[in-house]
Amino acid sequence: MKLYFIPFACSLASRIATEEAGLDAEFVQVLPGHKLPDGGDYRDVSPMGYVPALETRSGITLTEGPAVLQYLADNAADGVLAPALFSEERYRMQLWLNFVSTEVHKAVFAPLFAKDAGEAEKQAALGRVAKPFAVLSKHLESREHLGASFTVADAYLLAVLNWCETAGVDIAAWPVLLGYRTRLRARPSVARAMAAEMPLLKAA
Ligand SMILES: N[C@@H](CCC(=O)N[C@@H](CS)C(=O)NCC(=O)O)C(=O)O
Repeated sequence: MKLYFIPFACSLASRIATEEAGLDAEFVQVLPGHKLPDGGDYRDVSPMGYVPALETRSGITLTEGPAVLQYLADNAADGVLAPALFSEERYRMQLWLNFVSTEVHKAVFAPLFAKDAGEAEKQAALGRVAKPFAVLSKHLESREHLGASFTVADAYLLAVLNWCETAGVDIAAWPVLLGYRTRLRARPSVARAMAAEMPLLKAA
């Protein structure tokens, strides 16, 4: 498997998943301007130019983080990255993957990082933090993970919460989320994934 990533982007969730499940993957860093280390153009792999993308051993290319994460989960040992297929817990995990993707990643953080977003757009994005963060805080108040155990949805939420400081989102105002992020960062798979990408982030 080949996983395309940018250090500390949402693709970090896929690296966490491979670490958690001990999956074998080659990681290819996408460089500024959609350049690939071999000189190729990443948009030939992922038409939107977005990470993550996954080239599977069977030769298909998957884009879209939630699809990539679920593919990894289905190729890991049972229960390591996702609840059993068709179980209620599995659908709840899909709920959270979609929630993180649409309500948090794209609605809040994407505009805060967008080079072409003006001040008004950024302020509007900051104004959208409270609603999903309140939902997440209430849900995680009495839970260690989004579901009954760690899943790829937690990996995705952690990757997104990592951006708070850089994006100007005050995570300290959300103590439940801060505690959740601190706990997850101490998880060995998460710590290894972050340690692998930190030097690449600093060099970028
Ligand atoms: N819809 C995509 C969005 C992924 C996405 O926004 N990726 C960002 C990093 S978190 C990216 O690749 N940005 C690089 C760019 O815009 O060129 C998904 O869910 O995977």
